[in-house]
Formats: sequence, C-alpha cells, structure tokens
Amino acid sequence: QNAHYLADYRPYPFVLTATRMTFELHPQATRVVTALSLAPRDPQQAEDLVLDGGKGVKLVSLTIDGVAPDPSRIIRREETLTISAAALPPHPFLLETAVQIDPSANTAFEGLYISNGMFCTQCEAEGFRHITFYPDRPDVMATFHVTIDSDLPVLLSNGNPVGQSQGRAEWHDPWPKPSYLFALVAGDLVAVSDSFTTRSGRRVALNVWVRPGDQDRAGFAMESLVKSMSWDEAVYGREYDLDVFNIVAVDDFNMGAMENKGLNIFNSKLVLASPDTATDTDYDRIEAVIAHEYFHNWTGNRITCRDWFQLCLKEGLTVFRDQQFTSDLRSAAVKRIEDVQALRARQFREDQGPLAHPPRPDRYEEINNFYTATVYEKGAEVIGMLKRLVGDDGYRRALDLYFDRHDGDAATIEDWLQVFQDATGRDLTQFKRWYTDAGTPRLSLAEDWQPGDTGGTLTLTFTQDNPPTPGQTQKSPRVIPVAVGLIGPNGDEIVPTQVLEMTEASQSFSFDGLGARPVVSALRGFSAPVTLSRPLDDATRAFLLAHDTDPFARWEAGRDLALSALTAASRGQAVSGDYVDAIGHLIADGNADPAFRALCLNLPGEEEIATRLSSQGIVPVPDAIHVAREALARRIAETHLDLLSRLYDDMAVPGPYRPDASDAARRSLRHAVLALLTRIDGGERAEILFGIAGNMTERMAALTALLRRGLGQAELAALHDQFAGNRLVMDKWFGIQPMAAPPAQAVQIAHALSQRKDFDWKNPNRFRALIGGLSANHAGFHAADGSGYDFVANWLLRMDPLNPQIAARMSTAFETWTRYDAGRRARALTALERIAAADGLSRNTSEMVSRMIA
Ligand code: B3K
Ligand code: ZN
Repeated sequence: QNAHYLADYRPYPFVLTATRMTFELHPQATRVVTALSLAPRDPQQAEDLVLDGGKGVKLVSLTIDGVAPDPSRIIRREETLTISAAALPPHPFLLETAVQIDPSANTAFEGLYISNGMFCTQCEAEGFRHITFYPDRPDVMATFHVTIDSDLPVLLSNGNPVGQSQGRAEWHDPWPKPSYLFALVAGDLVAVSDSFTTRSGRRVALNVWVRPGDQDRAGFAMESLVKSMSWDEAVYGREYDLDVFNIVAVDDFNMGAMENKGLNIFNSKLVLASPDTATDTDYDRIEAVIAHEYFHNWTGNRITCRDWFQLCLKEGLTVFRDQQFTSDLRSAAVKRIEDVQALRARQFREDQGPLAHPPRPDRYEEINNFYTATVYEKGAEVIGMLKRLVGDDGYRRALDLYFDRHDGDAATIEDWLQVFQDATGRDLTQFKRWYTDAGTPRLSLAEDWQPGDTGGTLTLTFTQDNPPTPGQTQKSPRVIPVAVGLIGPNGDEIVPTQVLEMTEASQSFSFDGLGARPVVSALRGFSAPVTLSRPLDDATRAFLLAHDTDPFARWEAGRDLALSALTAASRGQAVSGDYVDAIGHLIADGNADPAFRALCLNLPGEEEIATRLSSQGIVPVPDAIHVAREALARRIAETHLDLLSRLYDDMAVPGPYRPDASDAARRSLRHAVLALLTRIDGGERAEILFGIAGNMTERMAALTALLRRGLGQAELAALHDQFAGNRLVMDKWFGIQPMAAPPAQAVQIAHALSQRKDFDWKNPNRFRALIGGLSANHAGFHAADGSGYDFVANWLLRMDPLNPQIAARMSTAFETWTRYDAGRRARALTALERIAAADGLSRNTSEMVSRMIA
C-alpha cells in the first residue's frame, strides 16, 4: 500500500537546474511563488511531471513558459500535483506556480510554521512539499534564489545575502541542493556574531541568532562552531564554502537540529547554555551537535543521498565525524565508553525487538520513522570498523577519494564502499552485510591453553551467530574485527592490541611461545558492535578491571562484574563480594581519571539490566531489578562509606563554573558518589549541595539523588520558583520528576504533572520531557497493572493528530514489550492495539505500531 522499496529507485524524469522562490509571509496566508527551470531528462520520451505537494498547499496559479495550460491537464491528488506530458514542451521550460499556505495551522512543525511569533522551516525529510509543489526528493538538486517579503526585522535563507531592503531580503545559494536542505527564518531575532577565516582565506561571517534576551547564553554555541570549522579543515581538509554561516535557535522543534545549507536551525536546548541553566551534559551535547550539523556541510550537503534508503550514508558518517571531534577535544577513552553505553541502550535495544532494521533499510512507509539509533549510531560503528580494517591511512585515502569523486552528487552506500575498495584494494563484498543485514551478531569466545616446552599456546575460538530479525531469517557470517590483547598473570601486558579479522561462522587464532597462561582482553575499544559472551569468573573480571591497558575493556570488565551481581540479585540469588571489593580499589585509585572512575561507579541502569537478562533468555521482572539495584548501591555505600565521603569532599570543584572536560570529570565523579551516599545519609549531603549549588549541574545531581529516595519536594519547589520563566529549565523540572520517582509513584506523578497549566504539551521538548521521563523510569513505565502503558498510550493518541512525528517517535517506549511476562505483554498489547485502532491515525504512528504488533 504505502510502502516504498529501495529496489524501485528510478531517476526523476526531469532535470531541475534552478529554483527561484518568493515568500510573502503572513501567519495565516503566506503566498509562495516558485519558478522551476526544468527540462525533460529524455526529450524523446514524454512523461508526466509529478510534483509532491501536501494537503495544505493551495494552488493559486500555474504557468508553463508564462502560459496557463488547459486545467484538464493538471491533476491534483492528495499528495501530488501532476501535469500531463501533453501539456509539456520537449525542451527546457519554466514552470511557475503560486500557492497559499497557512503556517499558523502547522502543528506538525514540518514545512513552514510559527514558533513564538517567528517563522521557521523544517524540511528534512519531506517537509518542503508542505511549502510548495516540488520534486521533493534528495536526488533532485538545484541552485536556489529566495526572496522574502515581510516586515519582520530578520529575514534569513540559505546561501549568501544578495539584497536587503526595507521589508525584503534576497538570498542566493550557488551550491545545488535538494529541497530537504532548504530553510527560511523570519522573526525578531538578535545575533551573537564572530567570524572565521578559512585556510584558503575566505572570511566567513558567523551568527548565532536567538530571541532578544538570550544573547548571553549563545556564546558557547559560537565557540563550538569555530572549533568545528578548524577541526574539519585540520582533520578532513574540508573548508566552508559560503560567505556566511547562520545558526538559529527555535523553541518548537521536532528533533535536535538541522543542517540546512548555510542556515542551521537548532532546538534552543542545543544552543542556549549558561552555568546557571545548563548542565555539563548539556554543554557536551551542544558542542557535539553544533559540530555534527556543521560537518554535514560536506557529508550530507556537498555530497548528499540518492534516496532516503541511503540515509546512513550521511548520518552514520557525520556521527562518526562528530565522535572523532569530541574524542580529540575531550577524552577519547571517556567518549568511547559513553558512545558504547548509548549504543547499547538505544541501538541494541532496537535490534532486540520488533523494530530491528538494517542501517540501510530496503522498505519504509514513513521515512521519518527511520531516523533511528541503527541508522545513526550503528551507521557510525560500521564506519569505525571500516577504518579499523583498512587502517588510518587507508581511511584517509578513501575519504579524500570520496570527496573528490562525489562532490555535488547524490550518492549511495555502494558508491561509499567503492571508494574504499578503489583506495585500498580491499574487497568489501562481505563487509557490505553490515549495511544490509539487521541485528546484533552474538560472538562467543572459547579458550584452549596448551603448555609446551618452548612456551605454551593459547588458541582463541570465536563463533558468531546472527539471530533472525523481522523479515530476515537467514543470515550469513559477517566480517568482524576483534581487537585482542593478552595480559600476563602479574598484570603486565604481554601481547599488545592486535586486530583479528573474523570472516567465518567459527574461526580460531593461536598465540604461541607464551610463558604462562595469560588473561585475554577481548573486543578492546569495542572494535565491533556485537555482544560478546565468554565464560569468565568474577575474579578474572576483577583482574581485568585492575590491569587491562585498554580503557574500554577495563570499564567493560567492571560493567560485567556489576551486571553479574545485579542479574543474580534480581533473581534472588546470593551476590559475591567481588564487585563491591573491586569498586573499592578503583575508588581508592587517585591516579585514575575521575571521569573514568565515575563511569565505573555509576551502576548499570535498570533498562540495561533488563536487556542483559533478556539476552540470556531470562524474563526481566522490573520491580525485582529495581530492588536489586537499590540494594547493591546501598551495599557499596555502606562498605566504602569512609572512602566515598572523602572522595566526595576531595572532588569539590573550586572557583567559578567552567564547562571544560577536567572540571566536568570531577563533578561527574562527585555526583556518582553523591548518588550512592544519598542512599544512606538521609539526603543530608544532597540537600546541602542543592542549597549552595552555583550551577545547574550540581542542582540537578542533588535533586535527582533526592527524588530517587522520595525526598526533594522543597528543592523542586525552589527550582520552580527560581526558574519558572525559563523554558529549558522547566523542561528539566518536568522530566526529572517521573524519571527519578520511586517506581510505585511514577505514573501518578506523571499524571499530576500532565494536569498542570504549564504542561504545554504541544511543545515537543515539554512533551518529550514528561512522556520520555516516565518511559525512562523502567519499573515505573512497566508497572504491572499497565498504568504506565495506558498513560503513555493516551498521550500518544492525543499528540498524533497534531504532531505525528513526535507521537511516532515516542511510541518506541513500547519497543521492548515482547520481552516481559505474560501479564505485562497482554497490557502492552492492549495499549498498542488501542492506538492502532484510532480513527485517522497518522502514517507515522500507524507504521510504528503495526511493526511492533506484527
Ligand atoms: N538531518 C537532521 C535530522 C532530520 C530528521 C527528520 N525527521 C539532523 C541531523 O541528523 O543532523
Ligand atoms: Zn545528522
């Protein structure tokens, strides 16, 4: 019915070279005049001209080379406008349309809409068709000349400014681009400005546009932009290519940010930051997302995607680039661990359930449903593996060739792999399965040790299993780079990291001439996105946590220890003291990076424990997991009370707040300690910290620790009083309460919050805060009586008619429903079926729900 298939790709039958547009902005009746310079791709082969155009686009007039065709030649269907071949000349022609649209009625925030009195657009993936009739597909690329008529003071579009007069601005973008990269902004805005001179001497004006009053919170975004521009020159040799680069902060935005050519539009939460309102995590994300969108200028804009099935071509690569940027600027070890944590929490979770799909899907109904962790984060992991396999030099040569060969193209995954083959001579036929096959491979490792006269031999046998996913039952083995090192019994590394390349279902690798049996450190740096299982006792894990030279593998050993304690406890089994002891050693190790220690000290979340259990074929019981985790946290706090108290005092950061990595690392360790101590100190430390906190990082850490214990009401009230006028802080206020609530109260708290007048649910950030906050409370959302499911389902049904993208996105709260007990499954299914049955359900939500029920 509505499905699109990769196999059906066909070039657009017309060539579009230039697009000229005029916008007469009006909140309810904006008039858009569009002139398209078109030519038939094959003049011998007359074809109908099919333009995309949503329901809200009202055709006012249409001419071809200045003449209105016979009205019978124009066919308006629900989502298209067709001009029949008979009305088209066999040579280049100018198609001119005038349409009227109503931005004030646009609650979906797709196309042209109004946010707080400001006009703005969001066109990726298919929003442009809600602005005008157009071949709205990424392989149709044109230069744009845009005129904006409006009395609003600031009028922006893509490219360079070419005319500015009272009530009118003109912009020209010389780089041919697809419609999804179009943007327009008009409003009462002020800029924080700077400039950047590229290495070939182009002086670029930089502006971060915000609402008046927000200027003092835009400086960090600007600094991040300048760093991104120099990094891309230094590391990838990529320069910026226009005279101006504009960023605009918008309060109503469906996602994080958008890489429109020369005019990036951002969710205000990813631009605005001051010590008083933003946390360390917010600062990190701002820096990373500013970089990500900037990097898209080459990977996404100069080289775009042929069709939306190729989405990971630009997203996977751009995520990979922003990860490299953050590792270079901050700590590479910490960044890698955080990325793996996020990958497991979101992408492995996706892979485990009914929504599993390959990084390059071959079928979709609604493309907005495929901006997923698999396309983004797994897409980036696949590039990391490629780089590991061809080496740093090979990677550099391949990327140079990619930019050289494909600049100006709408490319495919095949093009991408071809440059690696051509630049390095490596055959990537088997590697391509990472793009086309869904699911997380399961890798198991068995060891065999043979002592001998001239030294012993250790044989590692790896076996891979590629479990079935929806629509893909049989899978062939993949290429898996497994980075391995060997550690001697005294803790010294005896074989440094080497990458074993696995290509078969089962494969052995031997190391000989070894003095004594070493301990294997496997999957160092998380060299492939797989789950690794190996029979390892807790003592050996503790040994690796103490001695591994690879920071990821070291952290992983601690993680495994914690998970083994937690999974045992959640099943009512006795818990060994190994983890509690090992963590004691780590806390005492003043030489270890505080950020690393914090990562080890933060216990695995309840969702992560559930995922681990279900990957072992065990049905997770949310309340039991919650109790087990609380008990382990208490036990650590009680066992190491003195050490932890000292560490808490030592890690206080003196002086004014700075968002840099080293101060943030100390805070993260201090707050990990606080979370443990608050379990046994009656909330004393957290209350004091909240009272004297000089920044939002401390405030939120203290508040979270208190709320988890059922305390913190006075602090909540104080935060509200102080920041009621700040949307972004109020989003945190709405989000933290259901998220950190004791599970038994979570739904009730979420419900009470949803009744408040200031629960402005049509704002995506506010909606995500509350609904996402509850979904992130594992035992709360999965309440046995189904109240969490019902609450979320009700809100999805309410949101769907207004903003289908947000409803569909938030429906992923249910993506793990099949792994729970029969009672929960029945209640989740009832909720999903109730959504599926709703009248007029959007294509977005209906696709999500039907995949989840299937
Ligand atoms: N490319 C945009 C995401 C668009 C999402 C459309 N539903 C932001 C990014 O990935 O950089
Ligand atoms: Zn992106």
